[in-house]
Amino acid sequence: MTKPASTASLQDLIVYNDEVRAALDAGKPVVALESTIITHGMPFPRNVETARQVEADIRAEGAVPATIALMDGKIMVGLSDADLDRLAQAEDVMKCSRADLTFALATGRYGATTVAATMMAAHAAGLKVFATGGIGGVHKGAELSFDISADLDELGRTPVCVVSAGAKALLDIPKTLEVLETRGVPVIAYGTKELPAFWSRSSGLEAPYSLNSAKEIGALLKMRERFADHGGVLVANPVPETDEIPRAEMTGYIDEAIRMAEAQNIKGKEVTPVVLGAILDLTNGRSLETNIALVRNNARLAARIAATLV
Ligand code: PSU
Ligand code: MN
Repeated sequence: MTKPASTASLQDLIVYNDEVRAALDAGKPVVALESTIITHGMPFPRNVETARQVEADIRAEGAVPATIALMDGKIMVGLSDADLDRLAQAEDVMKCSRADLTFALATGRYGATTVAATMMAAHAAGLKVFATGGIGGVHKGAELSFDISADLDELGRTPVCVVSAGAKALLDIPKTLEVLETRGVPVIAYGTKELPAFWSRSSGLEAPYSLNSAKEIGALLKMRERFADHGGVLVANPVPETDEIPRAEMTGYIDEAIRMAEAQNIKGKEVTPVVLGAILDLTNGRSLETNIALVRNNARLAARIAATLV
């Protein structure tokens, strides 16, 4: 047996695109982006349009985007236009969390990375800040199903700052917060005392911590780095007011979408994509517009946080 790989020895598995390579060499800020939101979170062609828009938003803030996916046995860090198109339209892309990442690499299959797998890849690639929509968490009814996203364990172990709009509101948010606390993950609401709930600015829950600037978040990340084996940090950034769907309205759609998924006996990794799809239909596409707005908002904040670390 070979010795277990340290992060450094994974370099032969990583393919940086020219833009990301140049940024890392020059010490410019880089923001990691996931790809499951493209393949399993949004319909074509809005998925690829959004992916490009989010990359442009990061560049407009003076940082460089690194969209992460698995292709031909390699971890792609920064995708070409052609790669992005291929990913957005391919039908057989695996949704890869921690359990799936090495399987996709070893078999050479296409893999879209979730928050968990993107954190692993970002860390291996030397990236510290990652923007997404909403993290996975403890599903409603998890006391029976045991469905708890691997995103939470990853946040507990991998030192990457994840900028989100909170946990997706289809989850059990109080239980998700409890698990994050147990795993030692600081949860920071940005510019508000309340934890945002993805499509809605309000969750009715106070956030564990609140900070009001990218600089303060950067200072927290630098402090975490001084402690060995510290894990990630979760930033919860509320969707802009003009784009939100208020909580009172969202609750009905979420409950109905979960009922639909249960009636179809959807389980495991299918749950999140199926419920998101049902919510898209129930809101006549409005949830997608909100999702796009919040991802863009998170990307801009992530770029500003990354800029404080270089
Ligand atoms: N955020 C979105 N849309 C998504 C996801 C997040 O706006 O599709 C994805 C992320 O990749 C997250 C995953 O890691 O859903 C969670 O899936 P699960 O609950 O199966 O762990
Ligand atoms: Mn799950």
